[in-house]
Amino acid sequence: MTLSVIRDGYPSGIPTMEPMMLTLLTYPSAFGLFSASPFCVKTAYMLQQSGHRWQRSDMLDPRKMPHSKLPVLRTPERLVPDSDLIRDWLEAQGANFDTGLSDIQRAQSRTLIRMAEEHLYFQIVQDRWANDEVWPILQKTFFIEIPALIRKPVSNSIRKSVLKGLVAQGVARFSPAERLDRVERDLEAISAYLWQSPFLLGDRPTSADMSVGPMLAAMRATPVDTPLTRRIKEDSLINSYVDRMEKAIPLA
Ligand SMILES: N[C@@H](CCC(=O)N[C@@H](CS)C(=O)NCC(=O)O)C(=O)O
Repeated sequence: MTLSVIRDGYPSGIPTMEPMMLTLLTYPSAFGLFSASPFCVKTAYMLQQSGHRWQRSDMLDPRKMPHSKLPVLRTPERLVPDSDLIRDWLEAQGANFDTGLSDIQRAQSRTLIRMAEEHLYFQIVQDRWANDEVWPILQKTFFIEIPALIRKPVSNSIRKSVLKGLVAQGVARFSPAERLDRVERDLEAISAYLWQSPFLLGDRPTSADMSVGPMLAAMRATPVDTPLTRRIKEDSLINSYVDRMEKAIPLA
């Protein structure tokens, strides 16, 4: 038997018996997280919530990807780069991550997502890549596929370019105390929501949680004790939110 129009993703007329399988191209799991990249975790959450069948495919070198970054979603038709574009793609297939939210809550959601992805994220990168104690761990975790003989020079040169990027972005221009203070303001904003409800915008996770949760989890998971990891671990409201989010959408 062939079915002509089956389900999202398959152009009509293509016979198929199987629901489409999506593949998340992601950085591998690290530091106890589904992925070292909070953007990959966000996308895994969205896939899990979308109800699609999906699998992960790990890679460490994103240079051949459309934006030279991960995550990327492999759909039956094309590679979709960028977690926000992947969200758009999933929504175009019928997913709704923000069911029941009002217009103002959707606006709040957008600002929380931007705060997490355009500010908190760079604080994480700074905490991971600029710290000489973390660096040997990153070298072993992120550059394992590079032949041992050239691993050091290659990884050192990538580190140099990441650190240059942090200066260009601006986060590296602040003193450690100023950086922590900037994070503090964001954590205060996040906490104001969490005093009201178990998830940012209510009783269940929405898209804002799928961005903010992985950022806070990544902050906490940096494999060395830093003022930033300590700040998260010592905050029972934030810490329990991170745990709650991880339980709410289990990722294999
Ligand atoms: N806006 C992108 C950001 C993704 C991103 O920054 N990915 C990082 C890892 S967390 C990456 O692949 N970086 C590699 C590079 O910049 O060379 C998204 O939402 O997916």
